[in-house]
Amino acid sequence: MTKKKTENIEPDNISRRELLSNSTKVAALAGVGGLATVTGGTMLMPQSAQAASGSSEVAPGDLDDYYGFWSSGQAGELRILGIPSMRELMRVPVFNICSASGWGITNESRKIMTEGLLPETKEFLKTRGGVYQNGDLHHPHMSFTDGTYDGRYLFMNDKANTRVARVRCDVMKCDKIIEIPNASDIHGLRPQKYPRTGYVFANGEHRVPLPNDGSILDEPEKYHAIFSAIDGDKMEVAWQVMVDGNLDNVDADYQGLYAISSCYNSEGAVNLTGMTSSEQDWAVVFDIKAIEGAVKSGDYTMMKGVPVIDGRKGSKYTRYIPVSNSPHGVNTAPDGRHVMINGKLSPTVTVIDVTRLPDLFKDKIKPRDAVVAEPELGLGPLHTAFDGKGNAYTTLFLDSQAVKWNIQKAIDAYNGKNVNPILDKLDVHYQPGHNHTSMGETKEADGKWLVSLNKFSKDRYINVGPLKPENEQLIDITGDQMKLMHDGPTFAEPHDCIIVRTDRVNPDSIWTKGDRMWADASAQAAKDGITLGEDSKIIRDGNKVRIYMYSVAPLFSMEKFTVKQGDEVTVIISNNDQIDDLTHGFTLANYGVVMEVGPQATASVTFKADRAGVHWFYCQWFCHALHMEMRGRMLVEPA
Ligand code: CUK
Ligand code: CUA
Repeated sequence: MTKKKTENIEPDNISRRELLSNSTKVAALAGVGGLATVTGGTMLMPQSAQAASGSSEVAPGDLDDYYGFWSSGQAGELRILGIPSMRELMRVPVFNICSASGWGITNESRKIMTEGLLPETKEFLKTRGGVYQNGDLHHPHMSFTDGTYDGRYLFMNDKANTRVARVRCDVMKCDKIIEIPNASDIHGLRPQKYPRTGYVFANGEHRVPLPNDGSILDEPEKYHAIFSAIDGDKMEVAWQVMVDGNLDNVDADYQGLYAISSCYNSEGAVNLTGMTSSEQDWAVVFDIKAIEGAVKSGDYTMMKGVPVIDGRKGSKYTRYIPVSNSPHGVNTAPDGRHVMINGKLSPTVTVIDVTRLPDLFKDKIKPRDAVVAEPELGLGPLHTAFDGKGNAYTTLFLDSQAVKWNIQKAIDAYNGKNVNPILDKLDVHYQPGHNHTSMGETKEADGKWLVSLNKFSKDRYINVGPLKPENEQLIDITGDQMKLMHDGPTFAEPHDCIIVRTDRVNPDSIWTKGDRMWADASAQAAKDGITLGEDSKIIRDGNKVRIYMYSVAPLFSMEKFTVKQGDEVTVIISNNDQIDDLTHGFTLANYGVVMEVGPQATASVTFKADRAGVHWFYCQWFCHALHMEMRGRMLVEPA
């Protein structure tokens, strides 16, 4: 594989632009099995038969085979892509404020963003707009039943503000966000695979003094990292485990017995020199049944309402398997047996065999005896994906490569056989972090597609200024060798993704009347004697005013309403349209107010009417030929 930039055609005297200006004819010809074609006397030769075969191309109007659920890092939202087209289909605001949908502005979203916060955080946010304005979403993962995706929920972490969120897959909206007490900065997150999710495991990455009340700074022995098991149905922390070192990534087994986290800083240091001074760190194994037993028997300390089990080195609830310094990704293979601990600073991946863990907990074997392979793959191994055929694909951050290797061969080599587990290497552009294969973290891994999430795009695109997009590449893994199919530029910063067969996810096309998303508005309407979607009314309750209206394209049911300066105004709008893809909005000019109102949905927003005068409101979601005319006036009478 060369590092040459991909051009679709040769020779160089035909530019891409010229080709595209001739486009349909030439592209159609080039698309037919990579035949050389002649246009205007010039020979056009597709650079690779694979690229020309168009097998990752999804033609206009055709549908993708997979949903890709993407994180967005510091952008704080979830994104939905189609695979293999790599088309971005939707953005789902979660930890961020969204100017299009009003996430963070509407009453419904603000309730979700605040109800799961700790009391001290609510207090802290009082002078900061009431909700966090940012988040850092790294790891989106779907709920499982019996080792594969069940299409109920997506769970994701916020590294910035120590939160975990859930997205409902029926409407693709966030319905719960909780702050994790005692921990600091949630990083690694994975749902339990078996028997079902169940628990969502979440690593508190940074160690903080416990209690973190400002009385402790330079006593590193009082700093602790916290592992959390969240009940994914209730979205409550079920229990936590205090560990040694810093937790990074985590995965669950396919038996429902263990979770395994990578753990760095065994030194217990608080600066870089200290954290990387030792040659060795750990994979920490959590014995789920034993920990549940400890919760039942009372072998814990209650901290901020959560039972916290002592799982530091020597505890019967955990085992610390030595691995090389600063391991990163943790990935359980679809064979249900092997868990990969990616070396990061070491060129190796350490393979743990979960069938040896019961003996490890009985102290019949030593921690390192749970290791069955440790292939040396290249520089900077960060994350590993699987094809379900016994092969693994690891990202090499420093080498800017994907490496394909065989798990059994790696085990044979570890046992002294003279075999090379490495099957193929492919250049990616550039510096990959996570990767993921189609259905790759389930027992139904199908070996079709690999996505490499690259941190840098450098020269792959036209220059857009000092801040460049990142680059996600689609790789065909059906053959012996990996084939690069597609470059996908992207804004900050997809850390991780999953690729889910479309038959596993079946979202609704319109909302169901009375959905719990707006339960508060429904309850208030009932108290006010209002039928949502039918009544168009102003309810005055002291200086609180509630405006109930509905929308039917291209009209709001109220052309104008009047309030008094200083009133606390709540606007509640129900969208009566029942047609697929007919979303309305409500934007109140010069009030910083916006909301999305989906078909059959109700949304509400509350603001103080402190600016006197006439203020137009309008629908910001294109809905009708007369969409621009969909508007009305709010009169605020001066006090
Ligand atoms: S990750 Cu979050 S800092 Cu490899 Cu999932 Cu790097
Ligand atoms: Cu309603 Cu645009």
